Amino acid sequence: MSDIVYVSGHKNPDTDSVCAAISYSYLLNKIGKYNAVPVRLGEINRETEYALKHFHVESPVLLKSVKQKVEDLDYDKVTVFSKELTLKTAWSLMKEQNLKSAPISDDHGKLLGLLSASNIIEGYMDKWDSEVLKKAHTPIENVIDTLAANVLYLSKNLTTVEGTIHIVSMSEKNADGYIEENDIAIIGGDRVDMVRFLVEKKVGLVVLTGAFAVDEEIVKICKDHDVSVISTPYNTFVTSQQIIQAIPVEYVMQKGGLTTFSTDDTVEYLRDVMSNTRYRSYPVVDLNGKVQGTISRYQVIRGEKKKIILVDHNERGQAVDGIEEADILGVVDHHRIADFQTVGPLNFRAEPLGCTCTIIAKMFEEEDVEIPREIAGLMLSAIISDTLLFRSPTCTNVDRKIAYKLADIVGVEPAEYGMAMFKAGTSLVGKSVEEIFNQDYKKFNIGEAKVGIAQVNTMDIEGFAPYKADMLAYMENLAQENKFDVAILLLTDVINASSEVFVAGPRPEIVENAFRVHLDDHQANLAGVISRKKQVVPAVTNAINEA
Ligand SMILES: [Mn+2]
Repeated sequence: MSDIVYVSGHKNPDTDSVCAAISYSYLLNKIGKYNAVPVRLGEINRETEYALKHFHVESPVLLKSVKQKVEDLDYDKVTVFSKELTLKTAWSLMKEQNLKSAPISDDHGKLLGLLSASNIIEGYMDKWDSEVLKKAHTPIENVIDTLAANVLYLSKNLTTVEGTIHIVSMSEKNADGYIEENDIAIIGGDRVDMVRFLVEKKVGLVVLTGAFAVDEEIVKICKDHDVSVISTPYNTFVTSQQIIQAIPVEYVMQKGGLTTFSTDDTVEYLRDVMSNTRYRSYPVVDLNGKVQGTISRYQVIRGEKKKIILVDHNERGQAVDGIEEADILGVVDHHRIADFQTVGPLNFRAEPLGCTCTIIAKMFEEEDVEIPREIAGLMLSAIISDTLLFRSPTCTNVDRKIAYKLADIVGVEPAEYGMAMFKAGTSLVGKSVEEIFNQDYKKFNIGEAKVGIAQVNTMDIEGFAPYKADMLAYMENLAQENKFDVAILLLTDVINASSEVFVAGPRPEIVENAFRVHLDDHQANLAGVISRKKQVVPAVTNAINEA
C-alpha cells in the first residue's frame, strides 16, 4: 500500500479537477515515476459525468481522508484463536508468534475476548482447583489432546468433563470417601483392582499414566461398565500439571471491557485512547467486527504517511481531509498560491493558464509521451469547462492552442463537443420544480411592490419544457403566498449570453415593460441578459417605478 501515490483535485470536484487527476496519473505511471492512483474528493457533477462517459473512462475512487488509519499501521495480523482452543495450544502459539496477548473469536470471526499471559498466570496462581475442568465445560477432546493420550475406550455419553480431578494414589478403602460419579481419576497404569473400584463408583474418565503397557483387563472392565479410559505417556505429576491446560481459552480470556480498535479508526484517535489506557496490546477488528489482529504501542510509531500529489488546487482548505498528516510530493496548479507549506522538497508546477489540464498537456509533450484519445478527450473537456469554451477572461492563447491540438487527437470540434457537454452538465432533468426554483432564489421589495426572482444556469432549455406547467403552478402559488406582484424564473445560458424568462403572479406586464418583450404563454427570451444583479433587478425596478 505504501508505494501508492494519490493524485487528487480539490473538494467539490469540477471537470478540471477530475480530468487533471486522471490525466496526470496516466502520465506519471507512463514515465514510471510513481504508482499513481487518481482520486476524487466528492461527487462527480453532471458535466464531468458526461465527459467520463463520452470517453469511456471510469470515475476515480472517492478519497475521504489521508489521515493515517489503523489499517495503515503495521499491526500483528495474528492467526485468530477460536474459543474452543485448549490453553496449552494457545499458549504454545503465543510463544511461537511472540504474542503477549491473543484475540479469541467465535465461529464467525467476531471478537469474543482477549487472552493474555496475565490471565493465565492469575488462573494458575489463584483460581484453578480440581474442579476447573468441570467449571470450564471442557470438551473431552481437549483432555485427550492435551495429554497426548491414547483412547482405549470412549463412552458415547462423555462429551464434556463433569467431575472433579483426582490423583488416585491411596487404597480403595481410603478413596471411598472422595471419588464420586463422573469424576476424573488419574492413576498409574497397572492398578486393576483400583480400576474395578472406580467403575463401581461410575467415574467419568480413567486416565492411565506412565509408559506402562496397558493391561487388557483394565480396558475390558471399563468397556463393560461404559467408563471411558485413556492412557497418557506422561507420568502422574506431569499429567496433573498438564490436564488443567485442557481448559478452553474461552474460560480464561478477558471478556468484558475490552478496548478495541477498528481498522477504520484514525491513528490520532488510537494514540488518544492508548495514552489513557494501560494495555500491552489491543485487538483490531474490521468494519464488520471481524478480528484482524492486535496492535501494541510500539507499532504506532512506525506507521507510514500517505503520499499525495495535488492538482488544480494548493490551498489547505480545498485539499483532502488530513492533508497535514500526508506527504505532498507534488503540485500542478493554475491558481494563486495561498497557505502552502511542506516538510520536504517537492515538484511544484504553477502557471497562470486557464486550466490545469493545459499544463498537464504541456507536460505530456515535455516528457515525450503520446496522449491516448480518451486522455486527450478528458483534458479537452477540462479546458472547455474551465475557460467556458474560451470565453472566460482567464483563457490564454496557450489554452486555446492546446485545446485545438487535443481536439485533433480526439476528432471533435471543440464548440460542438463543448455545447453538448455544457448542455448535459446543466441539465435540469430529474430535479423537482421546487429544487430548480430554490437553487438561487431571492426576494426583493421595490417601492410598494414585491418581487421574487430565481435564476438557474442551464443550457438545456428544451430539457426544461416538460416541467414548465408544474413550474408555473409552483410560482403562481408562491406569488400568492408571498403577495408578490410578480414571480420570475430566469434560465440563463452563460455561453450563448441569453436567458429564458418565466413569469407568474398578478402583474406579468412588469417583465414585459422591463425588457420590452411580449410574454408568450408566460415565457420570453431575453437576449444578452445574464446577470440578475446588474441587468434584471435594475430593469424591473425601472418598470415598477414608471408604472
Ligand atoms: Mn481548474
